[in-house]
Amino acid sequence: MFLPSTLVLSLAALATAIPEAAVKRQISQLRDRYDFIIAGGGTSGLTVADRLTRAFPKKTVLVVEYGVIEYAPGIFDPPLAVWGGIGASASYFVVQSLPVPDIQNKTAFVLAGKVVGGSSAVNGMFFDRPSRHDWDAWVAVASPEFDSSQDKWSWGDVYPFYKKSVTFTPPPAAAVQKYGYTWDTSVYGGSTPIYSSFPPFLWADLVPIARGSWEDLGVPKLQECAGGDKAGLCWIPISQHPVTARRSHSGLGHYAAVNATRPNYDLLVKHQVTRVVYPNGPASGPPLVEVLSLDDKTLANISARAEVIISAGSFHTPTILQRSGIGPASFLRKAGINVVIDLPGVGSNFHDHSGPGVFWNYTNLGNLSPLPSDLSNLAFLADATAGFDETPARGPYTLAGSNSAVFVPLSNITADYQTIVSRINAMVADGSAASYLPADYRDEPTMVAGYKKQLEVIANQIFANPHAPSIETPFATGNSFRAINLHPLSRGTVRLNISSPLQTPVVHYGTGSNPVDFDVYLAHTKYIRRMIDTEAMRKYGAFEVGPGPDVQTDAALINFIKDQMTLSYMHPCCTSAMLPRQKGGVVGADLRVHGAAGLRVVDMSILPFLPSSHLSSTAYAVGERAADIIIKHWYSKCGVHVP
Ligand SMILES: Cc1cc2nc3c(=O)[nH]c(=O)nc-3n(C[C@H](O)[C@H](O)[C@H](O)COP(=O)(O)OP(=O)(O)OC[C@H]3O[C@@H](n4cnc5c(N)ncnc54)[C@H](O)[C@@H]3O)c2cc1C
Ligand SMILES: *[C@@H]1O[C@H](CO)[C@@H](O)[C@H](O)[C@H]1NC(C)=O
Ligand SMILES: *[C@@H]1O[C@H](CO)[C@@H](O)[C@H](O)[C@H]1NC(C)=O
Ligand SMILES: *[C@@H]1O[C@H](CO)[C@@H](O)[C@H](O)[C@H]1NC(C)=O
Ligand SMILES: *[C@@H]1O[C@H](CO)[C@@H](O)[C@H](O)[C@H]1NC(C)=O
Ligand SMILES: *[C@@H]1O[C@H](CO)[C@@H](O)[C@H](O)[C@H]1NC(C)=O
Ligand SMILES: CC(=O)N[C@H]1CO[C@H](CO)[C@@H](O)[C@@H]1O
Repeated sequence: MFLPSTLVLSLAALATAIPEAAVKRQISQLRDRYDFIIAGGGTSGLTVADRLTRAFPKKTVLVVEYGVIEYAPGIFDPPLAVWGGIGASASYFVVQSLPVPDIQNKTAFVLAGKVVGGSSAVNGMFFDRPSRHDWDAWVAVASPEFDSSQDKWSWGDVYPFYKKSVTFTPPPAAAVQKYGYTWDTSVYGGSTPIYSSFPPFLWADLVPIARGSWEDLGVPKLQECAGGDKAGLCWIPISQHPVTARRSHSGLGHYAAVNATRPNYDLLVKHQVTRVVYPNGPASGPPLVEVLSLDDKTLANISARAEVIISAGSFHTPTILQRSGIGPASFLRKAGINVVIDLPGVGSNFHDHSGPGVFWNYTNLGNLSPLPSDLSNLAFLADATAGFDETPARGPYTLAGSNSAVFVPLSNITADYQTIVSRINAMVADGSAASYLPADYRDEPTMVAGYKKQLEVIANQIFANPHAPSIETPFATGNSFRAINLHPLSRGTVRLNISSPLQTPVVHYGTGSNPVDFDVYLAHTKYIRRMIDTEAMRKYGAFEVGPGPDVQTDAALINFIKDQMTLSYMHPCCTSAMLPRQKGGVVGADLRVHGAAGLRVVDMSILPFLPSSHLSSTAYAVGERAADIIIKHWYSKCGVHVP
């Protein structure tokens, strides 16, 4: 890779500095009114703000963000600190779920970004994309109601926005030579300063062992996995700047990189959007936006001329809507909130990626080096930490979590996949599916209709589809492989804490409540343990430590799965689904909240169900797609020719 030195310098500067001076901290610094107000300066929200301020130089945009600008590598980077050193940081909301009855009453531990850039500023940086079958399945769930909408969301419709949303830089020749990276630049093409690249470090002696084991199991090596087809063994780029090897996130790429030339782009930090208010009812919008200063606790209303866009993420978007009286009427009444729009889907349909791990040890790694276990060696650790702070950064921490994974369809995992498909179709046909929904909405007809349609589509277009992945196993690699269930059927809820409605919501994980999820976890676990007994692993004396040779019956394996279950891979989702109202949806194909004038939702809460991917690439792409819809709407409304 060759970059002119001036570009390297300016990119390096960008990667470390957010212009503090531009940021507003008090309501008194704001203009009287804004054209657009965006609640939440996260991954999707700042993408929209960037595009709107560029498309409409004469219209003003305000982003209201709970957190502050905090590009502090010592706090949420090295990335391992995210998982280890959480207590100390102010950069994330920490959510501890209610006990999960079907998983031994364990509680899920989940983080969400609370900082300019949102979760893209604190995440694991794994930058894969969904499969084309995910998007096409979402369109199927919304069919036929959305078929006539002019806003299209099939894979073919959103793929150009994935391309536009990032800039990919191929790895240097030496790394390609050494590691065997493959890619295909035709799946990229953007020049947006959100960066995707291969990290300068990997556990180079171990990764080939893991890759070899998957190849032994018959998983095909794919040249590129970001073009819609990802059933196979993938190299995954990370959201990292190609020169500095530092994190790239939406606070840098969609605010800091553009602020200097956007006098119409205001960012208010340390303010919580409490609710939106419709003084004359929800048919006359846009609503007022009520914000609370986190410094002096004062409340203020800010008004928008054109639109309000909520982008507070899957946990907090539904809290803003519920506090606004937009949500399940029965719950709102219980909370003493005046019902403005009865929308049972707000904060319902909640789910996350989950799954157990399989563990092994080696008897004979010889002199392979370095190994992840070397991080317990103080000298190695000190060098790794020092390397991370250099510019460009170097060493193990630049890898973030991982840059490899396999994605495997259910039909490759178990010969019984048709039994699983039939079992789902049967629970849809006889109506028993509804009994697995959370108690507080299983009697709600629109939610049940939407859930049955989701199950039907997941069974027939995902689980029965030999090209649609069902499991993901990312690896770096240590001594475990995770069996991530990409398409769980169980659902939970996100509801205000009635006694403390401005605080973190009450989160109910329904993990395992639909019994078919256990059929899937079981199939996945049996499949993964097979890779320990491959030629590639045997060569190094690999032997299974967990479940372990004693655990053979299905019942014993299910106990192991519950014991080892990771309830959250930090992908909370789907709490304001883009589905018809009669299917429990919250927003339409144009992302407008059903029945609410001048109000849209743009973030990961709009997905109908989880994709076979980590979410950040989709948060950016949804932001891009939404901005396109909003810009075209206002161009045509103002009689401006759509470019
Ligand atoms: C620890 C962690 C690891 C992850 N690892 C990966 C990974 O490796 N790869 C990957 O692709 N994805 C990963 N994800 C998921 C991915 O980053 C998120 O799903 C995605 O970024 C969410 O985007 P969003 O726009 O929906 O919300 P966010 O980016 O979370 O943005 C929401 C914003 O709203 C703000 N906000 C919330 N409430 C209010 C309010 N009331 N008023 C004002 N502002 C408010 C928040 O502070 C935040 O800035 C991870 C997430 C986490 C938390
Ligand atoms: C989970 O908690 C509930 C309520 O306290 C209790 O009835 C149930 O027995 C517990 N289940 C397990 C597996 O501990
Ligand atoms: C799944 O199995 C088919 C048929 O054997 C094979 O062609 C394909 O490569 C396999 N895919 C994966 C991801 O294992
Ligand atoms: C915001 O506007 C609503 C409706 O007019 C009003 O009830 C509320 O008191 C206002 N809040 C503030 C802080 O002015
Ligand atoms: C596996 O390795 C870990 C650490 O490397 C060690 O603590 C553990 O005892 C080993 N387990 C077995 C069964 O060898
Ligand atoms: C709700 O808020 C109250 C008061 O802050 C707190 O004591 C309680 O634990 C919260 N409930 C849940 C389920 O988080
Ligand atoms: C228009 C605007 O807000 N510009 C700001 C961008 O950031 C610089 C600091 O780097 C501020 O000085 C500008 O006011």
